Amino acid sequence: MNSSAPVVGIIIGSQSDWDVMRHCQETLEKLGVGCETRIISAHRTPRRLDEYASNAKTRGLKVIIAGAGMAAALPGSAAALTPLPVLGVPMEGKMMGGLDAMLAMIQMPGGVPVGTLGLGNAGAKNAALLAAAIIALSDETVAQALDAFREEQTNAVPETPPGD
Ligand code: RP5
Repeated sequence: MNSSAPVVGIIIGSQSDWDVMRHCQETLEKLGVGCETRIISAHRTPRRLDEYASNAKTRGLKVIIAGAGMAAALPGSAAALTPLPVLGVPMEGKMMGGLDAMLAMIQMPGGVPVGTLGLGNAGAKNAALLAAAIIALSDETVAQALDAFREEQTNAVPETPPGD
């Protein structure tokens, strides 16, 4: 967790998701977006999920990012319990490389949306960037941090490959 008050809540279905989802937290921290991370499983700790998602908005969170694998019910279940935007990051798994988790997150019934990102580290990083973009709509400091991130990213791409 970083020092400023959390506006993004990262929830992960298992400690085993942290190796990927730490990229999400690190990206938010780099942008100066206050965040917190909790291990919450839709299946193993359903009451913890209810408590967290039901109170998220009142606690000042603006966006929830949920990383989960296998049945990957976490983002959809969280979305059912909060009016906040929920972003889902599917974890790569033994079955179908995580495609199962991705499809589970995408196939939400109409009326309860989850914004699903891609698999792996890129998905975790992009979830943070998308959350920051949502926060930036009403936070000029985060908007400027995002602009700086984009500029740095662009400047880091060489025009030609090495040795060319
Ligand atoms: C999901 O089951 C978690 O999000 C994780 O990706 C997957 C496996 O969990 P562990 O058995 O490694 O705890 O709920």
